Amino acid sequence: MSKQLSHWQLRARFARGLSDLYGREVPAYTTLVEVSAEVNEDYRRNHPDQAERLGSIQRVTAERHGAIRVGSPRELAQAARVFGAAGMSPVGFYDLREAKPNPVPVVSTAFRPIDREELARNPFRVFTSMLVPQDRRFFSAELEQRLEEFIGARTLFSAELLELADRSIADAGLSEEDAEHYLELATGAFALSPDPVDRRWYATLDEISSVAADIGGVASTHINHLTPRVLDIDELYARMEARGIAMIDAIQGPPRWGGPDVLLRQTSFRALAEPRTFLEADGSTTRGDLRVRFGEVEARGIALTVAGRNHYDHMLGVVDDEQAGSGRPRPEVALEVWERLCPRTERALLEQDLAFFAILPAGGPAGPASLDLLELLDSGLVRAEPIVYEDFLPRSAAGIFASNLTSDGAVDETQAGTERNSAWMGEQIGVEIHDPYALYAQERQRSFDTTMAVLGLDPR
Ligand code: OOG
Ligand code: NI
Repeated sequence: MSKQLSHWQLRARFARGLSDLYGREVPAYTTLVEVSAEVNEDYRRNHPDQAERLGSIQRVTAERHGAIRVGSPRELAQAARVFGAAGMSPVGFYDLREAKPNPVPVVSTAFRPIDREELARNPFRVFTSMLVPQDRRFFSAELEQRLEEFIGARTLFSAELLELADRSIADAGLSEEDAEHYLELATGAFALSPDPVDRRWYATLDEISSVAADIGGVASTHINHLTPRVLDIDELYARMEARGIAMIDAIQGPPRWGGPDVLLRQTSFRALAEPRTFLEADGSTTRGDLRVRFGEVEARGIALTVAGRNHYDHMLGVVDDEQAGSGRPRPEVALEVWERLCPRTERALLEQDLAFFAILPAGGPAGPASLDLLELLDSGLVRAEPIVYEDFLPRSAAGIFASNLTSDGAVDETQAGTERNSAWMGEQIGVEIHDPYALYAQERQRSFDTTMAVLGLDPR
């Protein structure tokens, strides 16, 4: 019998295969990966005790997230099978239709591993967005019908790929031969198609939303960007600009400041013009280009609890208010607000239950066997290590979408939206959408229970 590849091995190879593909398709991505590796190496040299607190250097070096966009629940359900084959489950529900100032007619989730060990082996995640043609704020009934016909008639994932995916899900992996086949088909499903783009159809959708055109204006899907992780995103930004690569104006997410790094900071380089063939109204074909794909990079911080996230959102609002009309650059205002309102230490975040930490044995002298976490920490018996944020931020996601739009879009706010939520999405694809907060809380609890057992303390 040929060797079996497990889910994580498939996932690691899948991430690498897509990275190779995207590097061939978008050469600036390769530069981004190179510069990221240099920044990470320098960071590790200069901060040896900090560098691996939020993931081993092996993990961070291989770490990528991608983004894809599909057109219907049927296509999303198929994507769930393709990713499920590599141990990636849907986590979180993001409604980008509500994003300000640039609403996008999609709802999204992220496919990623959910267990600590699996994340440590390879955390590959794919932010996956689905068009909502039923939403009248964006699409007329006529356009909804044309979109559904167009999307219903195409095949993003071949029957062969889906069959291999199902086998991997059922058998917890694939034989070497099947694995190669699966990876070739799965990677190929996300390559940019050379097929001609119907100029008029694409333009009709582009007027409403460039994202709608990117999803429903072409007969295939493609990886929209692929994102390496860096340990110092400010340094990366400076080095990319120094190499002459135009970055978007800002780093999205929390500002750079003197306290703990939380959640996620992201930035990207602008979408590049890629040559495409167009089918014209008279039946002729022409050459042209489309700007849809780009490169993004991110730095990850500590996962926040619901309370922590509410505080984060509150601080965002304060930054918005104080910046409005002030003429001051956002990073400067944000820094001031954070210095004023954000707890300055990990210990404070833990005490106020604003962030997630794993509790590990610290080897300290056995003191009085208190079961109070803060007393245990003070006694040196246990230590708290931050749990890394594995998910996305809707506002940054909207910013990323907006950074490569070619049209301003048209939204009719007088129309009512169509109700969509996590439970609806889960039902459509037949797989539960995991709640990210529940996953972090579970990890915290598990680490605490294990440590108590190791120390011979009974939490009950
Ligand atoms: C997805 C944008 C979201 C992120 O990192 O927040 C995203 C897209 O452009 O399709 O990838
Ligand atoms: Ni992204």
